[in-house]
Amino acid sequence: MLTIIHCADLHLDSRMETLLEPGRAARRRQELLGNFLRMIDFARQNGVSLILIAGDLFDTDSVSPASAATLARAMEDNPDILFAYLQGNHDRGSFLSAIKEQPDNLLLFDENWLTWRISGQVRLWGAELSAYAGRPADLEGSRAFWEELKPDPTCINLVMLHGTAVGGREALLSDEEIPLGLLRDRGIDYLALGHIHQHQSGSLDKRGSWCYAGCLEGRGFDECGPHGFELIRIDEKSRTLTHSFVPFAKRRFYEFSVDLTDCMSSLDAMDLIRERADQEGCRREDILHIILEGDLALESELSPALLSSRLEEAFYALRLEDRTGIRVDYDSYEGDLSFRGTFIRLVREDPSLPEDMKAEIIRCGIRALSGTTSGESRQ
Ligand SMILES: [Mn+2]
Repeated sequence: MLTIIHCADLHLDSRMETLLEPGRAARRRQELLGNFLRMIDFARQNGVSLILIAGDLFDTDSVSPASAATLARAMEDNPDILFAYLQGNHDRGSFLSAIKEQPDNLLLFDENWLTWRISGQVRLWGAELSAYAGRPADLEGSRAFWEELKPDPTCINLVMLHGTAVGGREALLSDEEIPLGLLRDRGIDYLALGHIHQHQSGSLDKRGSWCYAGCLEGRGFDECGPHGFELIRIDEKSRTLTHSFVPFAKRRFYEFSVDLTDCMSSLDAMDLIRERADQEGCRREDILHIILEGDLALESELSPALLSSRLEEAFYALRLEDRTGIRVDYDSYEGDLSFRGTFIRLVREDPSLPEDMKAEIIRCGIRALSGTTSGESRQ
């Protein structure tokens, strides 16, 4: 039995400062690297003999020497594991130029098709499509490139690529497109892909399947949901290959909206938000973007600032977006001759006030009139 990990799009050394303040962003960068090391520990403990890294190991071509050295050291420390690394569109010329010496167990690729013999029957093919980016190319030239891939159908063939899979037979090499239509019935057992950050897989033909491993950790709210790697098992005797997704990210990103229309207080809202977070499966270590929606009653005492301070303690990081509005039931104040009713009518009928601000002005005014200081709480 041969056990293989397929990962991709690690984007190590990402800045991540758009989401987290600099101190936390720096820690999060270390977490990305730490999670990769944890995956190597998993590999060692589970008898994995090959780790496929299908591109974008680093986020840019500027790589911190410490990260590069740590990775190279981790590879050297695990001589029983082969690391097959193919450069993507983000990390060309990054990792390899940042390390002093190439570890013996690191298998590399270039712009031409290369084959590595992994075991008696298992072959690994790969080519770096990012080398063709921006080069002049036509469909015919691109097709010639794919025709050069000639796996021996009597072997178990893994093919690793980084790019965008397209369904048909036409794809431009300069756009780093992978024509699944041209790869059918070519003896491929597993197409290990990188570039798309969400896990996806499907069947290629009767024999093989394709899979985007997705990134190992999400880095933003465009990478919500589970992330991890694909674990491949090959039984050479029965010539069978199976694969399954292993969720492995240390933190997950969640994004959802909660309708607070009926909430009269922050505690009502807390209950709703917590209930929703539980349904989503959010854990303490996760990163959440919660969008507050609904038009609140004028009398609602809800304070997003209070919600924010309470929820920040419950999760690793939180972005609370307040899209709530205020609803004023003007009819119910129609015959109200009190100062309050008069104030509401005055604001409503004042042509100098912008329509979209009237509800907020009324809400502030009512709070001021009733002597509560929580009018400030929405700031
Ligand atoms: Mn990419």
